[in-house]
Amino acid sequence: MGFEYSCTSIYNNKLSFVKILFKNTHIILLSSLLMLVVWLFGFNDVKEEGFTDCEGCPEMVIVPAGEVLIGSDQDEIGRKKGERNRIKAVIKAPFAMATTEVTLGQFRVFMEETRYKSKIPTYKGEPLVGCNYFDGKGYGYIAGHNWQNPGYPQREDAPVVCVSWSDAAAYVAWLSEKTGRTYRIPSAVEFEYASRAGSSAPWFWGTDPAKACDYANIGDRTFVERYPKRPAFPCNDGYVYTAPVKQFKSNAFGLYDMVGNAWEWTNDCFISDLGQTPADGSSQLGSEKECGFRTPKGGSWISGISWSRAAVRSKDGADYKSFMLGFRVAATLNKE
Ligand SMILES: [Ca+2]
Ligand SMILES: [Ca+2]
Repeated sequence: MGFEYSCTSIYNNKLSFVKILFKNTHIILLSSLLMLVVWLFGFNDVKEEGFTDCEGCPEMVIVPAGEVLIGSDQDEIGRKKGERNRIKAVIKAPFAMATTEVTLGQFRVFMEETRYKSKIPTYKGEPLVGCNYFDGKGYGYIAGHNWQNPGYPQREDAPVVCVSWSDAAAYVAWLSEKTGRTYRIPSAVEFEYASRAGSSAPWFWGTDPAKACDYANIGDRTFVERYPKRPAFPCNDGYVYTAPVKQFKSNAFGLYDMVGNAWEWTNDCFISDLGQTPADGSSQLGSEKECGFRTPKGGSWISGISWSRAAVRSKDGADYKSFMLGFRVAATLNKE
């Protein structure tokens, strides 16, 4: 009985082992198949979260399709006239946007590869040599100032400034040719949509100006030590001029410095009436003459509350260069 029991027991144990192994083999096979499916289909998803097309190319994230009410409420703090006649714009397809402003280092690659010569703007027939600068009392072009020397020290990972809209257009044309992907300057609607990242408040972080220094390099208390009597946010971000990119928290789309640091060119020709803005997210375009002014957005390290909000638009000549004005790139995603 004892022996029989043992033999039966061993037999039953072996049977159980085979059953478990058989059962587990199924599980292992099924798991492997599932992993293969996840890898095959999930791989593209991982790729779609973002990309960098080459060493020295801007890091891109995918901005989802969606809607945005551009402009500001009538009771918004610091509201300007050009933010009235709000329209709802619809971004029908996802697009890519650089996580940061184009840096000095990234722009340097372009300049070294192309030997590009920037156009010198004129004012009343006189050439404006150099780059526009504010010395604390007034603005003016300073000969000898340029993208490599805006009048203050910059690290290679700080946003390039003293670049015109035409320079930005040349950069995206070069980047497109280099990578085979269509890079472009974002439209004003795309910029505002991407900056808001779902927020209808003055800034993507909300309505509190005192929180600005967690999210942006703007005109703060550090800045006021250098430029007294300028309007400033009631906090301390630690930077008088530009900060290296990504020093502050990103917004919900993973974009940095959409408020402050450098002002950023958008592709839109400036129009006074916001209500005339294309509602499909494309750029407001016109003839070269009509496009004499383009539409920077986002404010900069010099901006107080009113000039830093998501809704605000500036107006600058296409060849204007300023020590507070740079750009970032967008890219059109290929349709499936
Ligand atoms: Ca600052
Ligand atoms: Ca910026």
